[in-house]
Amino acid sequence: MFLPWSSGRPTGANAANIAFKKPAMQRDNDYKGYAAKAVDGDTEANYFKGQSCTHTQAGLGNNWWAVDLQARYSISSVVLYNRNLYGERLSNFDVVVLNSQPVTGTNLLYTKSQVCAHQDTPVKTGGFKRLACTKKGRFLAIVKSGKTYLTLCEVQVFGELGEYILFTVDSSF
Ligand SMILES: [Ca+2]
Repeated sequence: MFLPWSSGRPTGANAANIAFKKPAMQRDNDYKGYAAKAVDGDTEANYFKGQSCTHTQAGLGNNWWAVDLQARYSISSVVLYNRNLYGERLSNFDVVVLNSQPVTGTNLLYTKSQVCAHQDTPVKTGGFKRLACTKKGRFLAIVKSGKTYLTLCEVQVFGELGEYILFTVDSSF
């Protein structure tokens, strides 16, 4: 008899946010907007009141934020929460799924085949956007085009464990 390790996990709308409190990183920091603030469970959109949004420097382009899901998942969607000011900054970005640590120096390199979603227009200021993202992988990243700041007040990722560990139940006991 074989049982999937993940049997009994909630599915659909009740599925757990698999990014919650997982290790996060980003290209660089500004205004104390550390990467972990996008996976702290708080969606507060007021940057200074909530102290719960990320903030990169303007940089030279391709600002990125990434989370290590610590296992390979079949990802289904991602929900991004925007700040209630400068909401236009959260636009023109790729959502990327990778199998290995994606960062070399300060650059996050990826190919088109690793992009699960793209958003051109700004996510509503102070609002959120759910994007379908159906790829398997361990790391999920948001990579922004252009030389503007990347701020994320929360990133929720939904999916199921992508590789099941099978074990045998010995019925002789
Ligand atoms: Ca947050």
